[in-house]
Amino acid sequence: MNRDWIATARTLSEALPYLQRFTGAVVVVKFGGNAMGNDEAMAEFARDMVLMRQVGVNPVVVHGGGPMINEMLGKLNIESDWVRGKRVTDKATVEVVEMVLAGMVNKRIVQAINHEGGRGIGISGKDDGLMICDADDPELGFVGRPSEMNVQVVRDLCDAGMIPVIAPIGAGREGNETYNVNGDTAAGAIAGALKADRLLLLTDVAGVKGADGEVVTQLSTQQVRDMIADGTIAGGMIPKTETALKAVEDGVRAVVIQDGRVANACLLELFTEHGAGSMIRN
Ligand code: X2W
Repeated sequence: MNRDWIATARTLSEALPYLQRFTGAVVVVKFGGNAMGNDEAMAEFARDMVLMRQVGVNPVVVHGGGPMINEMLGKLNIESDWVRGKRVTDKATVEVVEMVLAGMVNKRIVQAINHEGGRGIGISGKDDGLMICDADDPELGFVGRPSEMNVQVVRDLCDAGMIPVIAPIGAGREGNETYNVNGDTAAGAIAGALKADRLLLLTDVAGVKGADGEVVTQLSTQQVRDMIADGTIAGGMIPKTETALKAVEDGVRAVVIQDGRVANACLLELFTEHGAGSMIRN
C-alpha cells in the first residue's frame, strides 16, 4: 500500500483528541488581506473552514482587505494617509471601503466556502446591529471603535450550521454613519463578545518574536505587556498583541497569532500537537 495513505489515516487517528476537545467550540478566524493571496490560498482557507464546521467546530470568519481597498482607491485616484496603522477615512474613502470589504472581498470568501461545500453567509458589522461604533479618534475620520456588540446573529447563524463571514464595517449610533474598523480590532471585539474558545489572527509573520529573535510559542498576558513595555514587541505587532490582550480580558480563552501563509494554518493550530505561532492566554 502507498505509505502516504497510511500516514493520512494515522494523522486522522491522532487528531481524535483534538477533534473531541474542539467539538462545539467557537473559533473566530481573522483572515487578513495579506493572507488571502491567490485563488488557491483562498480555496485552501475555505476548505479549512468547511472542515472545521464538518467536525463540529463553529468557525466565524472576520476578514480584512487592506490591499484590495488600496487598489480600488488607486483606480479612483483617492489618496490614503495612515496614522498609527489605521487608514484616515473621509466620507469618500469610507464609501469605497464598504463597497470593497462588504461587497467584493466578503462575497469572494463566501463563494469560496460555498464552493467547498460549506454554507458560507456574508454579513457586515451593520447586520442586525452586530457592531455599533463610535469614532475612534477625530483625526482618523470615519474609523470606528466597536463600542456595542450584538452577537446573537452570529450565534444564530452558527446554530443553523452556517459559517458567518463578517466584513469589519460598523454602524454609528445616529443611524446613518458608516465606520471603517481595522480587521484585527473587529475580530477581537467579535471574539470577545462571543467569549470564543480561540481567536486565530492569521498574519504574514510566524508569530511574536522574543528578544532572541525566535518565535515564542506560549505567552501569558503579563509577558506580552512586559514585552511591549521593554520594546521587544514593536511596530505592527503592537496593535495585534494589544488586540489579543483585550480579547483575553473580554473572555476569549486563547488568542493565537500565526502565519496564515502556512498550508492549512488553522488545522495545524487546532488539530495537531504541533500548534502554530504564538498563543496568548492568561
Ligand atoms: C482597514 C480595514 C481593512 C483591514 C483599512 O482601511 O485598510 C482601518 O485601517 P487587513 O487586510 O486586515 O489589513 N481599516 C481603520 O483591516 O484589512
